Amino acid sequence: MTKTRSTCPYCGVGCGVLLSSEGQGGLTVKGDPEHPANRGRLCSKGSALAQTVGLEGRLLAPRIGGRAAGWDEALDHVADRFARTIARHGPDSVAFYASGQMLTEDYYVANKFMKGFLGTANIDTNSRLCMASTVAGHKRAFGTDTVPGTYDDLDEADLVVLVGSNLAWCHPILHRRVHDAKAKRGTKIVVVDPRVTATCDGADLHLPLRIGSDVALFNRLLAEIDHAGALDAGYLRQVEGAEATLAAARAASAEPTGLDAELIEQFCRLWIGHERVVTVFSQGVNQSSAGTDKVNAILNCHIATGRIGRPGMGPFSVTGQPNAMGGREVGGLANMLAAHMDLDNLAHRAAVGAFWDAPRLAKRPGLKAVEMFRAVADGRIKALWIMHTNPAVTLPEADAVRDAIASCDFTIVSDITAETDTARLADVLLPASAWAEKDGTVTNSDRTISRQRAALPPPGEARPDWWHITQVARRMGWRAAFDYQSPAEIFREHAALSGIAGGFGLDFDISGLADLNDEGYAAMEPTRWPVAARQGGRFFADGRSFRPGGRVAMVPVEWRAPEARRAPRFPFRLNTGRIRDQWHTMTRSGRAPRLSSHLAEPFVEIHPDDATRLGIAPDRLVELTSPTGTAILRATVTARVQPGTLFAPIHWTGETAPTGRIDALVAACVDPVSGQPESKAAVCAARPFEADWFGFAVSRSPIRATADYWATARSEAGWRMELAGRQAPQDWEAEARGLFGLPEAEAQVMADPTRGVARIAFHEGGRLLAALFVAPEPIGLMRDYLVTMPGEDAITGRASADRPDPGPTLCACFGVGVNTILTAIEREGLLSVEAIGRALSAGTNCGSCRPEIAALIVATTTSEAAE
Ligand SMILES: Nc1nc2c(c(=O)[nH]1)N[C@H]1C(S)=C(S)[C@@H](COP(=O)(O)OP(=O)(O)OC[C@H]3O[C@@H](n4cnc5c(=O)[nH]c(N)nc54)[C@H](O)[C@@H]3O)O[C@H]1N2
Ligand SMILES: Nc1nc2c(c(=O)[nH]1)N[C@H]1C(S)=C(S)[C@@H](COP(=O)(O)OP(=O)(O)OC[C@H]3O[C@@H](n4cnc5c(=O)[nH]c(N)nc54)[C@H](O)[C@@H]3O)O[C@H]1N2
Ligand code: SF4
Ligand SMILES: [Mo]
Repeated sequence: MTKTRSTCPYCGVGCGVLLSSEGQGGLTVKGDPEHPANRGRLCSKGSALAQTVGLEGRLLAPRIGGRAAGWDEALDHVADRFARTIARHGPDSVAFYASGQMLTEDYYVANKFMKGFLGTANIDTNSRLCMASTVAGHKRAFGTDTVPGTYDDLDEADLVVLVGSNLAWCHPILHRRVHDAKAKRGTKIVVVDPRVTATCDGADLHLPLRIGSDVALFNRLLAEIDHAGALDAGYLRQVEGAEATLAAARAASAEPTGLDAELIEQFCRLWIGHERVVTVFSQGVNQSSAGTDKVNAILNCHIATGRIGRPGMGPFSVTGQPNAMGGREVGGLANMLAAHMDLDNLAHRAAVGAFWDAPRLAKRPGLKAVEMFRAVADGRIKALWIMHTNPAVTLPEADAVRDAIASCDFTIVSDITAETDTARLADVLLPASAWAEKDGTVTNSDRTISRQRAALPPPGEARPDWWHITQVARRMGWRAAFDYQSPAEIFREHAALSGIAGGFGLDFDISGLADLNDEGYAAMEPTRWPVAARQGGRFFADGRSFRPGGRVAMVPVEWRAPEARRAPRFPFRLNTGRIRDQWHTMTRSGRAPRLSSHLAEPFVEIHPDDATRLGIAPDRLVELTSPTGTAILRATVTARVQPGTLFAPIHWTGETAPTGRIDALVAACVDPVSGQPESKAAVCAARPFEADWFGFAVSRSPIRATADYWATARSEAGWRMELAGRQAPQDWEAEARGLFGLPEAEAQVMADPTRGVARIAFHEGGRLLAALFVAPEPIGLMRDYLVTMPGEDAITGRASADRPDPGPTLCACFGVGVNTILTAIEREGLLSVEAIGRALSAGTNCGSCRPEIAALIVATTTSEAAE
């Protein structure tokens, strides 16, 4: 066993992990007790990483037009197409769409390749959908994109305000730090979120404001700060724009928030009364057509009170992706240069051009993500390279984006997964090394640079992303500029370039690391920049900034409604976001059975009043329609969302639930300053999806269906699937054979066409291969039990004998477990729901478990017949 210290590849908390490989391709993953971000802890996603490293579904060789190809052929082809496209149509006819999940070294060479050598700034990244508004807000206030504080501030705060952040699910380890602080020093927690989330559990105050109204709330706070005499006059002497900003705040109304005046007052009292306040913000702030204004509205309050850059206080943007910050440092966005330098600054351009010895450095900003894909759609972009992101799912107007990629003359996708919505559209697919197989660095939310280190060999022909880019660049004639042999070499160059930025007086200067030798890079400890350690590693306590004139700025902001307007045809406001146990399009987290058992299908939260009015019953399906697309999702009827609003998760794709692609519904409205799309305020209509039949399937092998609705997920014993449709098939056995791809297997069929019920089980050598359960109502089966069945000798017998008595509770009213019922069926021959009810009381009160008892009887008798 060799132990490798690395970093979790999911969220921006950037937890340290210890990887041990046993040499068979497997891995164990533990939290690194020495890492400053997590001190040994991991959340559910980090803990399940070992379940995600298998080769199932991996892209293992380059492909051209769907056929396997060698690396030389694929790389020559890409270089040739890029060169010819540029020769014919100019450099702006090519584009690169990158990702905040790329390592800094990958990102650095992608940026150098596009901006320095191809001569176009048409490189943008999924960070445009994620952090762009924060970048723009920081730049307006500080002149540079700098997070002022550190994680330590969360430990040392007396008040933590979470704005548009579901920290409990999306940054779980930071959430635990905040709750530790609560336990230790009584830190108060306030949540500002239009819906009730897991983060509200244990919080002191929840402000369920209207979607998109944060500017109004923070303007009111600023006015109250002023009114209460809580301005920091000393600090404000250093600040520009204070008077105009305060005037704008005083003139503003809190009415758009829809919150009770009393609740707002309580919030303001708390905020004003606690000097040590950290305002954490995330996508409820950024993903808005007023995102940049929301960021500045928050920063304004901290600047006005001088509560910034000192222990336990400050505005704190928590980044989503593991290397969102690294991407910003290398200038991954279309309007940035490297090392926080600006593309439209002549001196910066000259310095970077000279450093790279770049023949034709881009002269003007390139296309931002949404514009980029519009340019793909209308043919201005003729060659597109997509790396480490799945835009056919995650960009707004996803159906149009999918069509645009499909219509592009030439698309290259670098990915680890063979079949994604985006990979299916590629002309050339390049296999990438996955996180546990490659080396590099990532920067987390508090500017700590950590190493990712390889613990497994790359499988098949997989190669690191930086290698894909440098190989193409060399073939295009830039051998010397892309002659790197290792990520360490790239990192040194990146660090040296940041010294030039430091020379311009910019914040991101890690030139102290430019001399790191290979051993030093291999052993590099988590390091927070600036490396020339300022006091405590914080910024702006003295009011000095990186703006021209050197002062921090307050920015007057005014509330604006979300851009997509509700209308009689589209009366709902659709909010979107994340669930606890899945990561984005689930290509990695979706492989872990443990993570799929939490929420295994796409759903929409709808308020009980709206559900009743529209005739939408719990567990039924709902059809959503927006001006740009449609979706079918499972109804979760809950008062956690406000009337007139809906919430749906973003994770489902054409691979896992084709009607669950939520970005098909989201219009591409963007913030005018940052270009970030408004992902949380789409408009749509909702109505019941009238299904004639519902199904549930389990299988040892992957399943794809053709039903009107289906959603598949991994389970311990194989795969599971929910299905539903308008027209029930005539022959369920034939349907099931098609679904499972089992034309020959031995089948047990129990079908009652008059009741619309069917149970079909397929066996081989006495082992269950797959089973399908069909009913005219949503099926109340014991899914947790059924998903363990495939591969078992028999459905009962050994499997149930291994279970702890009495097994998972089936009848909640009388607390009767699965095994108790199974025993009654097998040993006492009770073969009807009524008989079991008489003997055990199960199913005789609310009755909601009766269908599950019935299913158990069918499953048991079917498997007995097979023996
Ligand atoms: N489990 C899990 N964790 C993740 C990820 C994941 O995919 N899964 N992804 C990572 C990434 S890349 C990111 S960017 C982060 C995102 O982390 P978060 O931003 O915490 O997550 P979201 O669920 O996108 O949105 C947060 C909240 O914003 C609220 N919201 C919507 N509109 C408004 C509004 O107008 N005002 C306010 N105040 N709130 C609003 C939503 O109701 C939602 O609860 O998570 C990271 N962590
Ligand atoms: N409606 C709505 N839309 C949203 C959001 C929202 O809240 N609401 N959130 C937005 C945000 S904040 C984000 S960050 C995006 C995320 O959206 P995406 O970045 O599009 O989603 P991922 O699933 O993370 O895509 C990563 C891809 O990289 C592949 N991959 C994994 N490891 C590697 C590797 O090492 N190398 C390479 N080359 N590929 C690899 C995976 O297989 C996968 O295909 O979604 C955005 N879209
Ligand atoms: S909190 Fe984020 S970085 Fe830490 S283990 Fe969980 S997903 Fe990974
Ligand atoms: Mo993100």
